[in-house]
Amino acid sequence: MSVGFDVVSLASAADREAELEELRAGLTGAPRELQPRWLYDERGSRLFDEITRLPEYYLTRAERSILRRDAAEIARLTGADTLVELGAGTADKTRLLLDALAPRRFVALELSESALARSSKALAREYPATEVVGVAGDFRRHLALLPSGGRRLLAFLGSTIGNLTPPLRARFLRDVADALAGGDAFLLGVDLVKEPARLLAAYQDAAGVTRAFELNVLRVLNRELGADFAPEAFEYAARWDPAAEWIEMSLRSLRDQTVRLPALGLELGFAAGEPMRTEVSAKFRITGIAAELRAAGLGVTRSWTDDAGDFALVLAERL
Ligand code: AVI
Repeated sequence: MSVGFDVVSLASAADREAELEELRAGLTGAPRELQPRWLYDERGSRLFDEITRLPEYYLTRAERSILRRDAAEIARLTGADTLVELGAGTADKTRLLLDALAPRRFVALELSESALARSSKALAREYPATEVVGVAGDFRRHLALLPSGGRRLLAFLGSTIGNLTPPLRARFLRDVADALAGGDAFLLGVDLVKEPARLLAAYQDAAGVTRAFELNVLRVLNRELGADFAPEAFEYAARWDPAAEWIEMSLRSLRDQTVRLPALGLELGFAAGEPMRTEVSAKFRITGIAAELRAAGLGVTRSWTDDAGDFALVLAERL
């Protein structure tokens, strides 16, 4: 029997205001920075999908290999009848969890309503016994508004948590803890600390897809906010920060220039060589992420790594 699918939107005018305020603060700060959310328009999402298939970008393959091996055990340990996936998942990883859990309901939370409508329709067709609900929203703002009921497994895969700076990460994990009811579980994918050369290669691929993905953010700001960034006047750079244990990605101005953002009433002067941080991608140690989870009120029940020890899935519940 087919129970179909539904797509709802949680985005409000207040959220948009908050996003723009955060953008303004980031662009006018020193050093300048953006929130990764601006990277994911249609083209950005397509480029990120391409990144996940690059030979240097081991993260997606490593996580998928854990799910192939251990999804059945995750299903047994959690007994979940509802899967809630936070953030854009690549469909094949979602399917591994859906196959193992055979849930009554699948809830997907992601920013793009059009991408959600496409993926929800496809999944509803493939999993006719599962009710599919697409929720257009932001995992940083809307966890408390997700559908409740059933025994839920909240999954946040792909090491997307690494794109949050430590204060935002702590707040996100507290929101997750608040959103979990007794019996619910949280499955978190984290990329592990390893040799800097391999990490850097994953963010400086030979084909230049990551470069195109990061530069695309300027086109997004031009289109959505009427800015006049000249993408050819910026270059992409990635570096490993050993103290923070993250890869820092930025766009550096190739010359002295002024950029206008009429929607924010801003005129920004960039000096030649000045960086604007587009993303951080933190790398984790199991003991470190367990401590962060604990500080948020979450206890680790199990963790798994792939055979090479590159990536981990951590299962947690409310303490
Ligand atoms: C989505 N996120 C986990 C990616 C990462 O690896 O930090 C984003 C990315 N940016 C450039 N390459 C991949």
